[in-house]
Amino acid sequence: MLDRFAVFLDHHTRLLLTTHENPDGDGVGAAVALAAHLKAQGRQVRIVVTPALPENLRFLDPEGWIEAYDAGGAHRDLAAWPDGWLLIDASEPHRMGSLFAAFEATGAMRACLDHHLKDAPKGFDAEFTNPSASASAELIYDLIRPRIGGPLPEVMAQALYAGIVSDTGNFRHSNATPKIHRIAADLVGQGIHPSRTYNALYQTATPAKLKLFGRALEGLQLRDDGRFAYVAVTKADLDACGATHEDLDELVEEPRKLKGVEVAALFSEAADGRAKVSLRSRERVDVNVVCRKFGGGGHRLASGAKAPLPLPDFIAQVEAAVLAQMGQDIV
Ligand SMILES: [Mn+2]
Repeated sequence: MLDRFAVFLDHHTRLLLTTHENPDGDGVGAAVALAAHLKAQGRQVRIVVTPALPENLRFLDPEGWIEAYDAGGAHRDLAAWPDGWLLIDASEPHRMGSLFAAFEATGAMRACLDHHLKDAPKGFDAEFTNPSASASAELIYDLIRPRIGGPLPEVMAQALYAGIVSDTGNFRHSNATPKIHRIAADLVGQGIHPSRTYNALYQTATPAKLKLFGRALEGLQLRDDGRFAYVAVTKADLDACGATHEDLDELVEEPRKLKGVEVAALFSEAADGRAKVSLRSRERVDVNVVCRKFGGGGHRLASGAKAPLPLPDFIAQVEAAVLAQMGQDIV
């Protein structure tokens, strides 16, 4: 797969790198590391994200390569620029959000690079996927590392390390494989700081965010002898705390901390008015199956979905589906 990917990269002269909307540490880390590799070869490469690069990921882009997508302005003619368009860390074109229209309009060869467990990608001319990889950053590392003797440039090593940390939940999740630890050891051995990376990625809360967590946890709900635990946040909760939707990030990890919990959920009212759920499974329950029933998806252990329903109705439906799935998966 990586040989095919290398050929794809070699055969295009203007490469546009994008990731899913609301970019995360893995999508951004993998894109920056790949861009650094290509730029070092004198290649033309751009990274465009939507809606913007999150504040806590700015340290991954010290050269200011990443462009925030501006459909009506600077990027009006973006579709015409590349001859190769690579979507990183997703394998469904719609996950590009507002970039999707330009993706549809481009005459470039369209490809995706991803590690998520999904059906065969549709809507691409080429796909480079490996569901056994822990992160997109792992795939980029595997591509780059054999081609560079000696230490990696710092921007590359930092970006790859942050991607790995992001997608393994700081080496807590079941995808924290021996291989990903060996890659991390290589990067730390080259001078990347685990504590500085962790602080930059995660120790970024505002008082509004902590107040929102407190308010949400006050309403903690437990079902099935505590095997299913969830919290719910309404728009009114956000307003009462002066919080934003971005402050919901990581909240689902709180009910997951409970002893005996198998599935944790965060319900919220999304910015588009739809009801939203994020589901996390400790190990045994396949929450991807649950989210697919509502038109969503993700991984077996981490998935999400949205529905045009009032929040209480959506909670009731998802709860029933989670309990049914737990009945199947827990023996
Ligand atoms: Mn990823």
